[in-house]
Amino acid sequence: MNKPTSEYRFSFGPWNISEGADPFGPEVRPAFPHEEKYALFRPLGFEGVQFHDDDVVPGIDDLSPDQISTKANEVKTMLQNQGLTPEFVAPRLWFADQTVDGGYTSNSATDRAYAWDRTEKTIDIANAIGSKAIVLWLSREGSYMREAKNAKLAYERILATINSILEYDKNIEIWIEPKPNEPTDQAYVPTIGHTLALAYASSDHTRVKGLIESAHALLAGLDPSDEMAFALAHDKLGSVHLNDQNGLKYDQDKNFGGANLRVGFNQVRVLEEANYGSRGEFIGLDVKAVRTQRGCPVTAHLTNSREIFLHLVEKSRTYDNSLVEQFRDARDYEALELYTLKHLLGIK
Ligand code: XUL
Ligand code: MN
Repeated sequence: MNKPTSEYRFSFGPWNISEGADPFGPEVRPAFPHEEKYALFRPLGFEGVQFHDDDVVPGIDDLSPDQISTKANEVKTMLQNQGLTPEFVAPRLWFADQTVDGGYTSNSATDRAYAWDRTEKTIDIANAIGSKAIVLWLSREGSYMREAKNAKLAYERILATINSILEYDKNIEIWIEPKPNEPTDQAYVPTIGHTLALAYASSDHTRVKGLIESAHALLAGLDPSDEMAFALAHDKLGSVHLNDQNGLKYDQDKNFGGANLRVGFNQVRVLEEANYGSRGEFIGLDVKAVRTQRGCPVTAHLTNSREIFLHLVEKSRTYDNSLVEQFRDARDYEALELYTLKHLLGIK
């Protein structure tokens, strides 16, 4: 336990830099080319890169298998040159015409075939760049109204897809990132409980894990640290997307600790207690710059979230666990709360 904080490895994805517009206003920040983002990772204190399939291979739908493999090999070389590790690749199954109503759970057989094709390409790309996992954020696998899809069939199709992936590649891990809503009204895999049920029902549960995003848990009305603890108790926390969310509204991807420092502290404490990261797991940050923030490139949200994470690691390590045990034994949770709040405030 208590590894040096420098042993934490941090990651983010290129989408976390410079998406400068929201649906209601002008672009506040200009687009910043992906290729120029990779040079920023190391200087900012990040060594892991999270990818969508088309972050690695832009225009993937229009390219031949050879062209895809050439581009993926170029990215592999770039990563090696920059000293970066590809953490995962995720099929972007929400931007194509064929995935508007979901991929794996679409009512259309041709759309489902397209989703599978993209998934195979994603696995091939993950192998080409040396990533051991793919992430399934099941963005549009859900419904806007109950009657639109047969939910039981949809669940069966998701499980069948997981099994097909495990069959297609005997080594790849699948990390499912649950989220309860947005863009759909009701997603089929909203929590880590759903994720792990799918894992255990699959043909090789050891390769099916979860990626927990703080904001997604909060949108489900759940505590992110409990969601993480559940996955850790099953040794199934593939990665995390730390961020924050101020109540039930649009998906905010706020800075880690920005809405509720105590909720942030408890996530760090749970990760620390489980020695998360000791087998190379990354601290992923899925944070977005504030909508009003000017500049190019804007990166402070990433470095600030990383800094707050490390401060909370210190808070976790200086939290007096024997005192906590005494309060637990006495069932004196009022004293436990006061101690915790004063500890976070730096008051003795
Ligand atoms: C969506 C979300 C995605 C995934 C990767 O809310 O969190 O960015 O993390 O596709
Ligand atoms: Mn995420």
